[in-house]
Amino acid sequence: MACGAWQPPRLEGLPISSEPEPLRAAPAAGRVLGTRSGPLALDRPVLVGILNATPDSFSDGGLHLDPGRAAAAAAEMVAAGAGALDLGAESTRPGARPVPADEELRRLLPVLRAVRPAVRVPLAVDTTKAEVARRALDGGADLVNDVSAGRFDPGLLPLCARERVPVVLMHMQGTPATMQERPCYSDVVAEVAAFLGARARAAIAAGVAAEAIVIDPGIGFGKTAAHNCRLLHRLDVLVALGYPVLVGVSRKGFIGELLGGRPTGERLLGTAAAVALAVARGARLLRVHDVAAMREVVAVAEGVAAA
Ligand code: HH2
Repeated sequence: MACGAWQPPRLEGLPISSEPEPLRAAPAAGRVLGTRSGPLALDRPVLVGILNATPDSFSDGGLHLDPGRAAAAAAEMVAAGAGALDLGAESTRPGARPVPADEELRRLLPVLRAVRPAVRVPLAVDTTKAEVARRALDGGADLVNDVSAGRFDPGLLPLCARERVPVVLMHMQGTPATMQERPCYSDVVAEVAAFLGARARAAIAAGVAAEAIVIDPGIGFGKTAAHNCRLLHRLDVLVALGYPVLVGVSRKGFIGELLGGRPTGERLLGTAAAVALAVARGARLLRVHDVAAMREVVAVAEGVAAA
């Protein structure tokens, strides 16, 4: 794919090679993520319900800023089959500007305080900031979901190591403010695999246990629709790195594009197709808005994949 004048940002100490990582054994059946709320078994795909305490998220912005409403939505998602929830207070939609830590905490903590006693499943905090992650872990969160894979805040991976919590390491080209300007790769699958392998090694070097690492291709984060499709098509390459793979396709722009410009609220069936394909190719965690519908999708996809 032609890259024009765009150059990928140089990331200190991060070799982005066009060669994939050497393949490791596929994840053992019965893999479990240890969390403070108990083990999260990954032998079957887990639905991670999305709860954004933001005014501006691309899909559920403004819906869950109120703690009472957020707690009710959390309980509903768990009753519908969510095995974990992901709480975020900073939108990472294309073009989003960073939110200062105090504002992120002002949105997040009241929602976390309401949601924590309402559900027993593990709660992830979706943040790139060590200070926000620390306060959320103190407030009952169980794992950290970092869309920057520990690059935006050097304190984040050491915090996960100290607190002995699992961490999701996601690939992104650029930053949310700029990432969709001109996404460019010579081989998107190999480059994302090399990045995730390198970030997993950085997490281990910071003291995070290998068993506590989850990787994520970062669907929609500095990628065209073609890049997203290619990554889903070759998800097996990421699965072969040996870490559980989380995929977040829910209602995303590439689905709207593939459907000829569908708005966010009309992407349920497109999301279902992408979730089914991700499960068939080995995704172990599916980050979704529509938990009840995706539970059926996952059950059928899993049945077929396992046959
Ligand atoms: N996608 C979004 C946010 N966080 N985290 C991971 N690990 N993987 C993803 O694909 C991912 C993520 C974006 O979706 P959403 O939270 O619904 O919207 P917004 O960023 O506008 O709040």
